[in-house]
Amino acid sequence: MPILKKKTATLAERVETIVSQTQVLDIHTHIYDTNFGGLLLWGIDELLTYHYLIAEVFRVAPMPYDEFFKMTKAKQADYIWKNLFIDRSPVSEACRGILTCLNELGLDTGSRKLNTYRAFFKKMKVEDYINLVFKTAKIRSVIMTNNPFDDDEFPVWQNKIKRDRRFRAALRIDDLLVNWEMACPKLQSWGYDVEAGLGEFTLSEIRRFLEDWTKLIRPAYMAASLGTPFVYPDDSAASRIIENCILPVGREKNLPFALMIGVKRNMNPGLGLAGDSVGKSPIESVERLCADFPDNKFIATMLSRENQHELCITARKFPNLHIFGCWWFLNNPSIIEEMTRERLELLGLSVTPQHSDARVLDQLIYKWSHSRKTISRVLVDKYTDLENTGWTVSDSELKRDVKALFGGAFEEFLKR
Ligand code: HDL
Ligand code: ZN
Repeated sequence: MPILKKKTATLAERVETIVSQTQVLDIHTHIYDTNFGGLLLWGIDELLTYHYLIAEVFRVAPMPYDEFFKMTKAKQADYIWKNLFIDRSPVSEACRGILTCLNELGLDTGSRKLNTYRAFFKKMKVEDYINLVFKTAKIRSVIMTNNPFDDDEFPVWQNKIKRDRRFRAALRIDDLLVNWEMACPKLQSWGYDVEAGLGEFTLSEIRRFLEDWTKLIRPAYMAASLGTPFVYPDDSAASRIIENCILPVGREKNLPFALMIGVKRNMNPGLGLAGDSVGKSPIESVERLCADFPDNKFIATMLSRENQHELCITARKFPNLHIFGCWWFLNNPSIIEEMTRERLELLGLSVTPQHSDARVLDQLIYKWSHSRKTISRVLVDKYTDLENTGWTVSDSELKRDVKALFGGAFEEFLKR
């Protein structure tokens, strides 16, 4: 009886296995630990009414916007399920993602029985479900989006909460920068002696606010979605607050400033969260910040596909810049592939190719399942190119490299 030789796994099989098994640090999400109660969204009706699908359902089954938003969440979900899944095949990334979630949770998408899926989630306890989703998606931890100016979130932080170590915080301060008129009175009500005019004492009080919240939530970074075009420097309140408040606190606390650039807010206000669009933004603003503040760390993601190559080149010029993710409208296999190829070719492994941006807990499953497949395809090519030069890569080196891409390089950047 011939001794069956253990078939050596091909390079592609080794890469695919390691990518599929490596635990991820997801560095930008909108999910919350159980301290935040209803702010944590999960389950089939939340998946179906994710704003990506709301935008898509109005394309095929338009109705007056307020009529739709007046419906209960379950009725909205029924409407979306019928129009995007039953009356036409759910081929879009956001639709397919829901089927990936259901399938990986062991539910039968072939039945197409929405109420069966609802029954599954109805029986689920949130703590158990967080564990199930993290295990299924192979997530070691996530970074939340924590906005002190959010009226639902602010009160949670006023009590002493026992944090879930898997959920790190990020201090989200869009309102300080793009909505100073609203932020100023809020800061006053919280006891910060600020005035609209942004004089020296006001700037010191904004620094105190940032220091207080850094102490309270222990964020991995400070972040802001800066819209488009994001111009720095200019004579706006945003430039003044970035230069005199955010960056000094960033240096003092060794906290990166996450620049999220390219949103055209409320392009269609009737769509609510789904109404934001995208625009190219001048890369010069990112260059200037990195060049003028070498002692600050910046992490950046840009929303326009047209900004990606120049963002990679900017990262090559500035070691204090770490780029991340295929954000929002870029989070589709075709663009993830293109962006991951150019990033590896230009930046090697000193990049974080993906974040989920999950707004609904369950999305961690599909967003990472889909991205792992695309990133794996690119990595197989890259390591094959290496082996074609006679260079060989061991499994432990593959594991080291993939861990770096899935959050390790980001953690190294934070520690620097
Ligand atoms: O500003 C952001 O962090 C964006 O990700 C928005 O939340 C956006 O609505 C979104 O969910 N994109 O995926
Ligand atoms: Zn986001």
